[in-house]
Amino acid sequence: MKIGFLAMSGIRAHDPKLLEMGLTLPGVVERSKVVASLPSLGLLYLAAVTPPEHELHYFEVESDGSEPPEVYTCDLVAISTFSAQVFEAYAIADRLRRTGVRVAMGGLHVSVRPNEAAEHADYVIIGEGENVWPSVVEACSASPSPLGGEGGVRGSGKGRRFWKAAEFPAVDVSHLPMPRYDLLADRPYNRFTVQTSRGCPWRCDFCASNVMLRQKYRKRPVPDVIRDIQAIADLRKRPFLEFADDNTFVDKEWGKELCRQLAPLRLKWFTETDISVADDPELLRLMRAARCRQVLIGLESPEQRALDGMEMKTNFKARRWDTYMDAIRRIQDHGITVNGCFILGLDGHTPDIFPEVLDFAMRAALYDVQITVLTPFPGTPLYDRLLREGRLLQPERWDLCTLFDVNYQPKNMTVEQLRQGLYWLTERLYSEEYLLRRRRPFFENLWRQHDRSTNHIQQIQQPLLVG
Ligand code: B12
Repeated sequence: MKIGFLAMSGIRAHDPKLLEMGLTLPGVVERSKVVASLPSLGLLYLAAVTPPEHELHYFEVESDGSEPPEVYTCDLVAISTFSAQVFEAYAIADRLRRTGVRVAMGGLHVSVRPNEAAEHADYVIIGEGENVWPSVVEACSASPSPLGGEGGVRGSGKGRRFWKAAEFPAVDVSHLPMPRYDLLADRPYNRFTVQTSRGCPWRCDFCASNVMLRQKYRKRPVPDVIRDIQAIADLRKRPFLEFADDNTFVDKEWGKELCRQLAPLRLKWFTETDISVADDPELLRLMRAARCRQVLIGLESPEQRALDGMEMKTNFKARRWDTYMDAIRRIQDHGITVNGCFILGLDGHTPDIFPEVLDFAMRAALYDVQITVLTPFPGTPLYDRLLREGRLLQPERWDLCTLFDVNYQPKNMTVEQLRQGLYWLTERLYSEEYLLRRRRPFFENLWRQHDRSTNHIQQIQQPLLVG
């Protein structure tokens, strides 16, 4: 069969005022450029486990959200879904199926809303795909074709529709194949994703990443990670790496080994982790030596009340709140920039939160700041709670799951106050003036350290400012 892997990249937001600001504010433009296009790692993993007799192609949707015409020449198309683009994905799936192309859908969204997806896909995969996918391909290949004539590989609509990862052997991350980066050919990605771990030990009520993983936090063997990175480096000159992890440095000793083995590759990278990364000075030194350029950390709120109970296992975030300021300083002192993420509109937030976030970001001299509104993603405890409390404005409007569009009733402010506060903060945080003021201490500190000289500073500025 000819199998297409159709990725839906790019960022999504609907709020018109925010979109308008995004086109002009330096900080937003900069970040959008960086993340605008990343390959779909999930689909590259599926390609890697596809039985070898099939012909594989990787596609990206066009910038207007339409599918490239070549996908219609495929017998089977695999689509990966996030909530924000799931309606676009369903529309593409419907069009494909009308011409007899069979469609398999998986990923975060359909894993928690499989019945909805079954209206649009021949095969709905729930959970991690690696061990299920070969059987889906086999089933598709063997099933008869009402539209396709001879050979029998096109169009069906019959057969087994739901494929649950839980009914197959659990994915063992110590034996993951190498994602098929080679299928990306020379597409113009500015970053490449690699996974070093899956999952996160914490359970934040709003978090949508963990919802379908049935296993605990898992780390990959370091040599396997290096193998994957080497493969990317063989395909692209000096690639910038983004670790598509939920929380990379949970295990500090493993993290140190990862950094030791990364260092000789001399590649720059970015990752997501939690604030405890600052606890270990040796780890920070090794991260710097391994050319870590930025860590993204979910701080969520500059004040403790709103954090209380958010992490449901050990109240991790509320417990660590009073270490935030010092931890950020320690990380940035090592020449690693911090991208501090804040969620606006938590139940503990009043309209005072907007100047508080601004004040915290300036005082902490956060190199980058990400502000998003509380977003009820399907499958999360937050979604269920807001639904129970009658606070979802438009339940099942998955297209609003962008992190920037308000779709719930905040507890201690109005929807309009939340929107206006978001605009107010966006205008300030990402303006040139505030951006320079926030970043100046980072560079001054590097100069003061007199270390690695201007070269190091230029190396940091280059990927972060240019994208
Ligand atoms: C990299 C990334 C991106 C890249 C995605 C590039 C791409 N084309 O895939 C970019 C920067 C474009 C991006 C954009 C957005 N993102 Co994003 N992103 C991530 C991140 C950091 C890693 C995703 C990843 O690579 N995971 C690793 C792979 C291996 O896992 P996976 O994709 O889940 O795939 C596995 C299974 O799901 C399954 N599977 C997946 N697809 C399929 C398909 C089939 C057929 C089968 C069988 C199986 C299968 O098998 C795979 C292997 O096990 C996650 C956080 C996280 N840790 O997950 C957020 C995350 C996915 N993003 C999120 C969000 C909100 C967004 C945006 C809406 C932000 C915005 N406002 O624009 C946009 C949406 C863009 C879009 N087009 O839909 C949310 C999504 C929540 C949700 N329910 O939708 C996450 C979880 C972050 C968060 N915690 O809130 N993102």
